[in-house]
Amino acid sequence: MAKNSSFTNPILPGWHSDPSCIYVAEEHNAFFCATSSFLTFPGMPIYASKDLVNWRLASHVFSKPSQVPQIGDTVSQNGGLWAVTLRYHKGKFYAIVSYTPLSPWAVTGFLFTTTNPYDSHAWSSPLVFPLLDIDPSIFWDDDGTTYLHFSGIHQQTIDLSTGALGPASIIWKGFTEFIPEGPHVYKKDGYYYLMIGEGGTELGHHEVIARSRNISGPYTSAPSNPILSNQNTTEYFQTVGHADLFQDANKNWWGAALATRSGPEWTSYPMGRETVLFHVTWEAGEWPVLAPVRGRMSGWPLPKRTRDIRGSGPFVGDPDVIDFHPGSKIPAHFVHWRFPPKDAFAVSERGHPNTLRIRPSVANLTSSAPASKVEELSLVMRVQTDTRFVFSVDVVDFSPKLEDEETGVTAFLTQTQHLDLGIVMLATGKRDAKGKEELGLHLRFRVTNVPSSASNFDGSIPTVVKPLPRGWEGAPIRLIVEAVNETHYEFSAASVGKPKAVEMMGVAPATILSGGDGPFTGTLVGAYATSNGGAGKTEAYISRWRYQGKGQDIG
Ligand code: 6LW
Repeated sequence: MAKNSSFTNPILPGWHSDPSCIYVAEEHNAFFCATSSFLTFPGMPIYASKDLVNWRLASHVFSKPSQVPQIGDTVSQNGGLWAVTLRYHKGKFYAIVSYTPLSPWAVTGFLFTTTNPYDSHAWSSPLVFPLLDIDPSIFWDDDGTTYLHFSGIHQQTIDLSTGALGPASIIWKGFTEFIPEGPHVYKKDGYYYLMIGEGGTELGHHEVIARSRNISGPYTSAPSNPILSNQNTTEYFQTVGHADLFQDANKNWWGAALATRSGPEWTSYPMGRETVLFHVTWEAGEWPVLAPVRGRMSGWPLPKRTRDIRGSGPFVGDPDVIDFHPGSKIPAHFVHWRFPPKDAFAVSERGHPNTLRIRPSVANLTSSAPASKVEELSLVMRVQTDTRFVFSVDVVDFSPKLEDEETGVTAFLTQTQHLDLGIVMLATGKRDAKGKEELGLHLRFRVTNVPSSASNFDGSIPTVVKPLPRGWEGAPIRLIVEAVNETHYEFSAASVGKPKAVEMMGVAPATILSGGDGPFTGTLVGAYATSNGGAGKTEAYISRWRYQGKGQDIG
């Protein structure tokens, strides 16, 4: 086996679906991958690596609400920005993506460009164009024509400066002809190779390929189809598909695809669809041979290990040790669910050093909004990147006056599937001397598993409410989420003033954060503040944000 050839999947752990990856020689000498972001903002993350192992968040293509204001009105929990294709052509990076509100089904295309993929602000405002279906990809032919490909599988010419489109035609329906999507075209040895995902993004997902001497077809399906599939296997990595191919500096071929760490039982996979790497053998004139996806793989020598990568974002898989120092910003990998209320967050406000201030949203994480309206959430999160992890924040200042004011931590898949531990103002059941109902701080563990979401858990978990223990007021309160094993999350609170004072609040299965309304999404962990529909405006100050994984789980 070649030296330095082993790597561990996923290379982008946690919710990173529909990867599109390139290698750019020239001044960059780096690999770049883009993944889907759905409703999260900032969105369309770009990761950079020199060695295919250490990946750093380089930028977000979508960092200004004005680029895709539609995200703010997207009701469906699985709607938003799907399946970015990332390409590099003549000194410019192109990110092309489909936006769909999902329900109703409608698709719009967005194309962004930059010459500096390490700076979110350098990404352009979009060229918006009509799109008949999802998963757009672009291909520049040698004669200067630019083609747009998308699910179906359709082809159209596209003018990348005006968005003008030629007539659309279906050039291939796939191998099984069942949900052909995520196309990419590569030209090699006089053939146009058209590689697509099909079978739906669930257990039947797989990758197939066809080729033609003519870009418009007819396309001949590979005798080796499906060329990438863990379908009908007992592998831990399932749903493998939606792949992209690229070549390193030594001309070795690689591929990236999405996969779910679920096993064929496919019941508990809270991290959703993640990005995996595999090597590819592609001889001249032959069909490519894609190495089947496993947790531990080896193939070609990897580029020399290095973390010497431009950019200021964190490395994927590194722990969070975030103290919100004065002068610092909200970390680059933190995301919101759609756009948060204006000025909801501030780092180290005057008089509150080393804190993140959260101004509460009226809505809580389980939106009660009618389907025609969405409510903003004061919620900030990071991706869960490890099967087992500990996440905590310290609530250092929260002094509400009104009933239902709350701040807390969450393990969040969608607004219909999330697990929350909050500090909340509730009636104590007692009355004061004037007969008025007395309010007091409580710890509350609450599971949201809206029946219509049909998550992979069909039981119910009672809410646990405890008055804040005596003596806890006045000291920071640590709220802790721990994935104690592959199947369960545990929630607890501790008084930082009294290290021994720990309250166990509850346990919930990861199946609640699997499937249901979230088959496309993956779990995020983070902190929120809300008045739960009331008039409360009390701000919460949190500090000491920690996320620590307990090692990669590869089945
Ligand atoms: C994506 C489609 C798919 O657009 O799921 O797995 C959709 N493939 O290609 C959402 O990620």
